[in-house]
Amino acid sequence: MFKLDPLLYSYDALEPYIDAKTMEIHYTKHHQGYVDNLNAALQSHADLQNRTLYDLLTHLESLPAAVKMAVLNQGGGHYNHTLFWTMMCHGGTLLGKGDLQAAITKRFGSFDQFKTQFENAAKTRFGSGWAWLVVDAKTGELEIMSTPNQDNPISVGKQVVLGLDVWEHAYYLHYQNRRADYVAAWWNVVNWDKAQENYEQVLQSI
Ligand code: MN3
Repeated sequence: MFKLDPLLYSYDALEPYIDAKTMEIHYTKHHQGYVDNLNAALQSHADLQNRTLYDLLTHLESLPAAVKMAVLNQGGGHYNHTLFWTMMCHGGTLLGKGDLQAAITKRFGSFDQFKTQFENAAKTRFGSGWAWLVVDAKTGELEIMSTPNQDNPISVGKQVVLGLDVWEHAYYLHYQNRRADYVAAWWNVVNWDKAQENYEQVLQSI
């Protein structure tokens, strides 16, 4: 059965950019809900319970119709949030001098241009979804994309470096309708060490 990973920081660790109440509800209610719903959907599919979430999400087409949507939505929710918590940290970290910084600058012209494009992806995703910095598994190129609902880039051949939850549940208590303010503030809590680590892992895997 799938389980919620422990959160590596306290609910108030990302204040004032992400408030403690939002973190607590997001983690204990929303994320836990995805885990519970995924387990419920897989209850009568013992064969699927033994597969990793990554494996399930990259082989959606092979799943029985009865569980496919649950894996996409609930499994995707579990997968995305598990990544999301690790991509943030208290105080944030600066982007180091490593390969990721060089690759971002090369791909997007400058770090500021990357941020602008990423913010646009986050702000223009209609309804609920995510903004992502990914690597295309075929070309090895960095790309910015967004996905609706809990869809994940791995289901369409992309590997995740960084992701931002833009569901209203991620920001509404503190920012209400001001998604753009939340997106801009989020840079203060990005864990670039983790993003760099993700990028290196992705490059090794393709
Ligand atoms: Mn969320």
